[in-house]
Amino acid sequence: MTLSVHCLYSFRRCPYAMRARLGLLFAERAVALREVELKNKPASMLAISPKGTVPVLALADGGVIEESREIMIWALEQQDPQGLLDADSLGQAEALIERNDSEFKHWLDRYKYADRHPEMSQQDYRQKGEAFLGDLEALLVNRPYLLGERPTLADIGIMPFVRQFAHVDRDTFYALPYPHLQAWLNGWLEHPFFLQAMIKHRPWREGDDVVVFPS
Ligand SMILES: N[C@@H](CCC(=O)N[C@@H](CS)C(=O)NCC(=O)O)C(=O)O
Repeated sequence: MTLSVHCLYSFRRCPYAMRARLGLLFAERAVALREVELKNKPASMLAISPKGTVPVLALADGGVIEESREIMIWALEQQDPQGLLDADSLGQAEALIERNDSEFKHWLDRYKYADRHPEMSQQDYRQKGEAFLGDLEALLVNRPYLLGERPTLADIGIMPFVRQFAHVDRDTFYALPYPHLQAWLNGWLEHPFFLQAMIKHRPWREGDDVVVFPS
């Protein structure tokens, strides 16, 4: 079936879906939002993306984008009024996101669910993750965003994961020696686009009215 609008299968608390929603917000692209329950994924989503992860963007022309990085880039390639795909920093942004998605995410999952990974202590996992945080801190010492004076793909691609790391234990995170990173995260947590990205929606059911995002 060909949809008349692009449709994003999303999950509010998923950091990958957050970055996709942020990409759409910065691109000022509206889609139909379908909030997914991970334990009860819609058949229409699994039919187009059997790997079963969110986010998935079902394009109006029948195309499917099932990786969050590609959804951000697709949206910003349509329209990028704030210049997030800045050509001079794009390679660096993609390299940082790659490191986030491989190394940092690996340690973040273990830090968050240390009880499921008894090989090392939670503190060890936190310290492993901090290698990436320390590098982000160094990037932010002289500038407000990771790669310069304005937000780029790197900021919106990485921010949801730093947020998740911080939320494992906020007191510990804010006691760590990363003042610029903490200020950067706080700025993003209050950013109007982030607040909009985090608005709660009821899980989508076949036949529901369209939820336009951003509304
Ligand atoms: N590489 C994917 C990863 C997406 C991903 O792993 N999403 C998680 C939620 S945060 C998921 O859908 N997991 C499937 C599940 O829990 O059933 C992307 O960047 O979009």
